[in-house]
Amino acid sequence: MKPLIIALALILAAPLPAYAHPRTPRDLRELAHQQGIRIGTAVDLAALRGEADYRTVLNREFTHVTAENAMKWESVEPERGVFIWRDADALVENARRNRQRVRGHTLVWHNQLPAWLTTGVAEGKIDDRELRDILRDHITTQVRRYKGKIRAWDVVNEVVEEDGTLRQSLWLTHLGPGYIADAFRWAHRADPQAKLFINDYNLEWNAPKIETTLSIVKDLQARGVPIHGIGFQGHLGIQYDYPGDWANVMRRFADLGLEIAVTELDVRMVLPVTEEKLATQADYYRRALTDCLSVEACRELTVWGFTDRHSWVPGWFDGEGAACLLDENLAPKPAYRALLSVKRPR
Ligand code: 9MR
Repeated sequence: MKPLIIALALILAAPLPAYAHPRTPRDLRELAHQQGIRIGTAVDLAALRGEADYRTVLNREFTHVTAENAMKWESVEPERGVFIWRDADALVENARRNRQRVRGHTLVWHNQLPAWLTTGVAEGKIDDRELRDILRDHITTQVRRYKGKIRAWDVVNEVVEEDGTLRQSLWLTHLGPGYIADAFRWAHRADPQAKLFINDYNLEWNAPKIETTLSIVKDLQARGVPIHGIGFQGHLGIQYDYPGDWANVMRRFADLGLEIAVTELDVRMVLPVTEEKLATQADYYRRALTDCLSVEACRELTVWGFTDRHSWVPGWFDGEGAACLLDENLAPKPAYRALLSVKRPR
């Protein structure tokens, strides 16, 4: 071969830096590959089973998945000692078949606890020592079951209140603040390879929450507790300003050596939908991805549902909705196209 041809072949074979990719990706999966991050979604298990069009889009577009509800305590152990893994297993198996990684959500939370547990504690049938054992067994059983199959776990979810105090959950009031370190240690023992995250909402902008969460992380690290990542849920609404300092907040956690993930992004609006609102929403999604890409440690952006057909928003916020990337018929909204056009900031 002539030297010129060899040189040309070498140039063409060399991988392009992410920002130099010449064409707009055709879908989110290609965007994820081009940018070197994982793009995920929360999955509704009933929809995954029952709706072929939902399944097609899920498996085509996403490289990462989180169970929206199927791995929560009330789902996996509705009665004491009775485990129902059907939905969680189905999600993990679907992910394997479609080359998707999985985020486990969530091991310790104050919501969606089974009634046997909350009433048992309230009625004094479960004392604090037993409660601690129950929590340890829950974490150990669940993490072990998916050992090697779940890349990252949201170990503790929403442990800080808006004013920066620790949340007065059943866990804090009965076990004291040490339950957080215990949870990470137990999870690590059950799967030493899994990345262990602390996850919360309003962490994009709320200063007291940010400061307390930073000190929780520093304290865990100082005591040698295995913590690897911070999850920013990212439940945004266009009626509020975009959290303009978000990338800086991400950097503060990255400076502690943590991996960053946007774990539950959605952008709701007051209905009815208008073109103008959709454009604003698209801009919020674009900025969220841009913020993530501007921080080297941010390696995952997960949306909390990808279609307005299945979204928690209308059920929780009166008169609000349309928070997702695709509409109810799975047609891409401007927000979807906005994500595809994002380039990594230099
Ligand atoms: O999307 C979930 C919804 O279907 C449940 O009814 C709700 C119950 O609390 O939880 C929703 O998911 C939450 C997630 O697990 C943690 N962060 C906030 C999410 C939205 O409420």
